[in-house]
Amino acid sequence: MPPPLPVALQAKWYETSRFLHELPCLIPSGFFRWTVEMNEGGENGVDGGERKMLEAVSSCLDLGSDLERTAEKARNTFSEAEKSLKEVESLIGNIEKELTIDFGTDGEFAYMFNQCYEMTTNEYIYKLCPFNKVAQKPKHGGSETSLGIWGSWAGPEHSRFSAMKYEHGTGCWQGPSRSTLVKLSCGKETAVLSTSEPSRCEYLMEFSTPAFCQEESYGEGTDHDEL
Ligand code: MAN
Repeated sequence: MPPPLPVALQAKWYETSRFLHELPCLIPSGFFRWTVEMNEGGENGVDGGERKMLEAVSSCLDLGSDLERTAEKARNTFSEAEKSLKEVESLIGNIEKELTIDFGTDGEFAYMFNQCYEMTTNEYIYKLCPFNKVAQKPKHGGSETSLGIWGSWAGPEHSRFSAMKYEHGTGCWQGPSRSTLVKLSCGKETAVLSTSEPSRCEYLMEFSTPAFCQEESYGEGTDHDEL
């Protein structure tokens, strides 16, 4: 047995033409014929037609809500798939980006990719995320200011891996966009040792890493590719 027609729709039953347009689901074939029979059938016809029509509308509503449920499920599945696709695309983007980065002669700087190192001064918390970005955040609340995004290795020719350049940070008022030069040194710990702003909106960081010891051990000025 189909479930009973909702009371609100039963009330609308008498306003057949409006009711047909407002019906929120598919109308089974034959529905219109019953409507006509019912209208033309006199008192007996009305009873029979009414019952048939109520049944038709009930099953129509069932069908409609089934379709709605199926559509809703399909929409959910689709948006989940779309979300996964975006995640995978962003992963691929990250990997592609990672593949283009020069992590040193033997990839010795790769371990710091996806890491961030902080140093707090009187006023700011400075954050260096190697091969990604440098940022500055007021110690006592406030938003982060970009001091540059990864640009390139910036050491002199004979010691390319001794400095990193981060560029195109937040614009400086009446000045250039902020940028940071990170000078590397050999140390047991990976840590930001100091930060300064030698010239307005141009920052300098000293950064120690064991990876640089390896670079140094090659000896400056030698050609690493030669055996
Ligand atoms: C902020 C900070 C400073 C910088 C000034 C320039 O206060 O980013 O480091 O010198 O802006 O206006």
